[in-house]
Amino acid sequence: MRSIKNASIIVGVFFVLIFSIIPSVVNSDTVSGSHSVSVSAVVQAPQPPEEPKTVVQFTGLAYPNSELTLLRNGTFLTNITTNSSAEFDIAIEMNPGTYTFTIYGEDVNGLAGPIFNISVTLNSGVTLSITGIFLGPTIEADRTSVKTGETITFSGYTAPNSQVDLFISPETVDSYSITSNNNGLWSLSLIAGEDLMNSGNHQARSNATSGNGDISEYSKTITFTVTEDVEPNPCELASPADLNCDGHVNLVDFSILMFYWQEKNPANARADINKDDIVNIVDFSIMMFYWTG
Ligand SMILES: [Ca+2]
Ligand SMILES: [Ca+2]
Repeated sequence: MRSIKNASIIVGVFFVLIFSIIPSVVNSDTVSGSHSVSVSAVVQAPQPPEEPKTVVQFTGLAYPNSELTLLRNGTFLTNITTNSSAEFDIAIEMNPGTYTFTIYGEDVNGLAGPIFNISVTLNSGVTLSITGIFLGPTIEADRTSVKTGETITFSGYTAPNSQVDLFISPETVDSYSITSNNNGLWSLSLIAGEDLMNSGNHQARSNATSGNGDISEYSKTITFTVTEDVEPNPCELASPADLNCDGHVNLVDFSILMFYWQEKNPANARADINKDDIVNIVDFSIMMFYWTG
């Protein structure tokens, strides 16, 4: 009898479970069984869609480990920091509209590079990505004037391991190429008078080609002058009584003076030391004054 009673209890519990569970399978909404067992499912109300953001993104290359300045319509917007590979990537949320953005920066030596401008229209809810920006290299020369035969060195910063082409005008259309090092530094020395640089005023600027083949904007333009290395005329520096300009006033000069003695407008104009159009005792006395022996 005891085992039969237990069996009837088990069947009863089983029935209750079946009775309770089956409706929950049929209906996923809230259901209640006739006893203590219940199954509920909460359906999340759908979230309202987020207002899409209007974003402008700038990615590109400049100078390693440097700080760039970003302007919007000529007004400061934010700073941008580049990494050791000279890369930058910044996204900014702003109101839709048409803007002119300006980006420029300095290299690690504080030398300012050229300015990059771009005008774009931002549409509502759209992320506008401006990629492939490559600011022009920084550039400076170690001198502004160089004599023929002397060396002038141009240098600056760009993205690391880039080919830098230096353009000298107006004499040349060819460029001089160098590769920037791991720090982005480039440096190129030219010899004035050789390397196609004639005497006169010159301008120099450069651009860079990254390892990926991206070509930068041009650098700023700098100017320098090449001058002829002319031997100074020794007579310009000599004593007025040093008639042969050898640095001495002696018997050689005296003999020249005697050669032109009493001549008017002598062929060797230096013999007329006081420039009164005659070689005479006055010139002789001046010579004595400067006499070095
Ligand atoms: Ca002399
Ligand atoms: Ca004279």
